[in-house]
Amino acid sequence: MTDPFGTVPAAAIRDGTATDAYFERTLRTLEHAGKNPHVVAEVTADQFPDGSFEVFTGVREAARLFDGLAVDVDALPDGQLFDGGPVMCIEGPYREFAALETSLLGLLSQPSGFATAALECRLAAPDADVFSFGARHVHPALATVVERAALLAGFDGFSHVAAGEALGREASGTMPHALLFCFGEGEQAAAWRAFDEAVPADVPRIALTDTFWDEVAESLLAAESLGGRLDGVRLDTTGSRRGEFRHIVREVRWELDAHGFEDVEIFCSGGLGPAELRELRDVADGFGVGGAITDADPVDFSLDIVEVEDEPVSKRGKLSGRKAVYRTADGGHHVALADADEDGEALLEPLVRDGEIVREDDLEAATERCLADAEAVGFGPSA
Ligand code: PCP
Repeated sequence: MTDPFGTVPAAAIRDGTATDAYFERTLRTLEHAGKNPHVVAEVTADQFPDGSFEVFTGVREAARLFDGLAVDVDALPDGQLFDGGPVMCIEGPYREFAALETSLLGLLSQPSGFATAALECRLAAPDADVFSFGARHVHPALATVVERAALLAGFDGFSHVAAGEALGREASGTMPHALLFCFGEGEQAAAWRAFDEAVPADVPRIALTDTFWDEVAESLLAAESLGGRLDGVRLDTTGSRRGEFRHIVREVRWELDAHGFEDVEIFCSGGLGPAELRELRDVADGFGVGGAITDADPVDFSLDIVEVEDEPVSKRGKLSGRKAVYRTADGGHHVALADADEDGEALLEPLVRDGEIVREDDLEAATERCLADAEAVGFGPSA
């Protein structure tokens, strides 16, 4: 099965044909042998905490895989941070869910990687408006995944229109350089004025001011052209022309202030990540961030059987037995056997019970959880 844009259809993900061939062969072999053991399997990145936290998400899509199957699933809440140990535990007859492993890991790994990278950006400029501009870097079928991960990590908005429809949020964005080219050099003011006349009143008037001339000159021209209607300018200065970007931003701020445009905000974009956001956060009001999210490595989740017919098992290097993970009072992440009596808040919660999804999807709550847990564990931009 395929579709015009090279995407595996949702039905194949749901029915388990979106899988690696060795799972199909495993199922064939188990059926041939008449085996279908009752197992407990866990999704884990690292076995033990190592002081490096990541964000868990993708759980609402993962839950849909198990809809109607004879399994129970526990998982961390959406947006929870973790550092080792299981993020998800599946219990049931192995043949019931064997074919889903490939899709399950993909549904969790990439969004969790995006969200972890987005959280690093968010916390690098906590007082700025930060927007996700990275949909252009991924297959369009993944745009909602990118934008949701950014919102989960506390971003103020995102640019992708269809993702906005899927998420029930309006996309942000003003103008690309293409608009300026369509009016031509020397006609920037005409382009900005036409934009101001054309777009709805609730769209911020943010003029792109790095296209033809110096950023200071274009920013002042935008402010003089739109007067009090201009909300801000965006500097997308390309890396080869930047020199010291911080100095350019300060210079634009200085000249806007000097000419009476203190209320005009400055937004920056183009190849920015946590380090650049930290460097610019006291001189810029907002940022557009793309590749810093979409270039993120997927979290390296794997799924391992840890019990067969109630007996603990593991491959070498992994840990047998059903486990629990805890947020300790000092903001630590503790991994223990599930039947041990441990201190701290147990983090795994029911997600699916006998094939029924028992958890509501709530992005706002997940964002609150993510930011609060980031503070609790001391997640933050590295120095
Ligand atoms: C900005 C910039 C980057 C986008 C945003 C952010 O686009 O050029 O491509 O992604 P990044 O953080 O991965 O760099 P626009 O200024 O809207 O792009 P265009 O040049 O197409 O007008």
